[in-house]
Amino acid sequence: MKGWTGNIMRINLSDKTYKKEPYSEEFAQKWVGGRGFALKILWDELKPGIDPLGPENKLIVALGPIAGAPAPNTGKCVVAAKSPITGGYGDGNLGTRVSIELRKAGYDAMIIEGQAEKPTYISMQDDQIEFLSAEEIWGKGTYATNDWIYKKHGKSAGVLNIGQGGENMVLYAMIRSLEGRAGGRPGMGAVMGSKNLKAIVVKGTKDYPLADPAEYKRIGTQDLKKVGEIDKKTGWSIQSTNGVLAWCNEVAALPVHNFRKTHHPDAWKVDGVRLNEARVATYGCPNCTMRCGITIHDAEGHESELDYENIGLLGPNLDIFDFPQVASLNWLCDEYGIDTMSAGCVLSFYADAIEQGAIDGDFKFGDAEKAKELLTMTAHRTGTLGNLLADGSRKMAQKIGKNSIAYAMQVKGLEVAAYNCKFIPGMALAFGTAPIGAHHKESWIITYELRETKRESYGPEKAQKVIDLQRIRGGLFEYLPACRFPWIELGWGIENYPIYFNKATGLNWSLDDFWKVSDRVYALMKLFWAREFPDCQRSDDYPPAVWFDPANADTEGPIAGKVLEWDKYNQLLDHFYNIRGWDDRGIPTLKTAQALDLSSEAAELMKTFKLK
Ligand code: PTT
Ligand code: SF4
Repeated sequence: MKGWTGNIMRINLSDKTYKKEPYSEEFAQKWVGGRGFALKILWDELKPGIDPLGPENKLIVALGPIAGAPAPNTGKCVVAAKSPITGGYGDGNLGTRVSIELRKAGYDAMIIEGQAEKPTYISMQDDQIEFLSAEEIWGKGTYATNDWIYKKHGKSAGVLNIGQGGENMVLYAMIRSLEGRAGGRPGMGAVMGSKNLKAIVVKGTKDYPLADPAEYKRIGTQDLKKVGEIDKKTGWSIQSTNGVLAWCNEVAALPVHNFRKTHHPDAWKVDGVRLNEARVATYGCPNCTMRCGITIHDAEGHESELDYENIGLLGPNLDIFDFPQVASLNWLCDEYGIDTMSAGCVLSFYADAIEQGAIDGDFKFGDAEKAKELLTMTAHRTGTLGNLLADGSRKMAQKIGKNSIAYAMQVKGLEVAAYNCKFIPGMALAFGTAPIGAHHKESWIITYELRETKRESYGPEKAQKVIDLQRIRGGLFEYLPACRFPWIELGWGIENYPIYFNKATGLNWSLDDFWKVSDRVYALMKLFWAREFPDCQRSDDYPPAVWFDPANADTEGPIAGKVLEWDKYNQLLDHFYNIRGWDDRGIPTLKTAQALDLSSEAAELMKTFKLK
């Protein structure tokens, strides 16, 4: 087998043992890596119904055949587990040196199981693992933790770590790396914390097992250079991801006031131009020539790295348009290791619920100082309120009642990304059908939808486009894994990726071979859902009800008087299910599962769940 190392490192925190385990070429070709590996391992090894925050859950760190080796933006890594916030399969993708070091250590994945008795961190050097005390850094934020680890292990180490949010099992705690990157929105940091695992440190010294190393290196480094040149020419990284904020405001897609409004006259104060003007420094992931991490000084003087999602949800969504204050909220989320996106939606939901009279409280939209206090309470689970906020908006709504679930901005428990779909049916479908909850990473149809199709259409072409994008974004880029930004932001051809893959593995795959893997991965994520929730139904794929409420329609602007329509959304969902070969509950049929080589998984599921 070439390209893949053929090895997984299994680490047990309960009894401090570890084992190098080979995997077969058949497994490699069926699941490729990253999300594919993680999902299949969790499917095979987790008993349905286990507590995501108990020792039986497993944390997977997964790479693939081109991860780490030089080619455009391959410094990415997938972290996955059963999600504590959705109860289904959960994962995230973050830039880290672990993608380089773990592959150089001779492994494509780690399976971390059990629970350490005391705060621990793992240090891996090639085939050796040490279980080390993390008591000195337990209770510390991610910045101090990272510094402490760099001092002990050097800056060349790959490091993943958690902050207080993960330690206290905030359901949307993330894993952090490189002092500026974060991944695992559906609570991967909480899973790490539940295992008493503060950090993972990796160093490797071996060569990548490439089929054609000279040719791979030639093409990979040449293309890395070309991507950097395109970035310079287009100027994308001048505003980076926040370039989209002004556009969202213009087309009425910005989340404002817990998504009740879609645009705001002060939005320019936190747009991409202002971000670039306030820039202090620029950061990036390994193997990247279009570094997108822009930092600015926050209100307390910290350097805070900001992306569009963070700004949209911690800024306009909370009616906060003061950039240093938005940066402060972002810095606190990074320090505590909690997801900025969920945190922004949780706080906006709390302010909205107070405004609606559903709950008593003294937090108002626009109050940045109080928002900081609430984030600190959340990360430490301080008192009843801290605990309420730490459990995410779906659980909050279940506790608050009074139909507040209608404006809890989440799908399957995971809070929505910063695109207000009050009148954007295709993007609403993308959120609704995202198998890990409302993440934009699965399918970002919004620009296509607004630029190339009629916004008001619920036609099958939108369902098809959502699926096409899921195949690329939630599929290919998540199981290679590699950063999707060269493709989506700079138009770097998707056809380049089979070239890298084939030079790495010696295979001869076309894009169609990849789409079959993507469809298999999507089907198994849904079978995983059905295994955890045998009473699952199509309403699991519904976006928040407030987007359908005529009383919530804009009173002015480009979409005045317009909201989504339930019967039409259901038709769109049917188009989606028909194209995918899923039943009317949104679960793959037996025939579809068999066509995707998932017969054994389907047979196992059939013990507890009837596939149609
Ligand atoms: C991702 C999600 C995103 S997606 C953002 S901003 W974005 C938020 N970033 C957070 C952060 O920062 N700190 C924090 N405490 N919470 C945060 N929550 C949010 O998390 C990220 C980039 C970005 S910036 C995006 S879109 C792209 N995402 C990719 C992806 O998902 N897959 C892939 N193959 N390539 C991608 N490239 C881009 O990477 P999650 P990162 Mg992240 C600080 O993981 O769980 O998907 O959450 O990875 O290394 O920080 O790079 O406008
Ligand atoms: Fe990382 Fe941004 Fe480069 Fe992607 S474009 S690899 S997220 S720095």
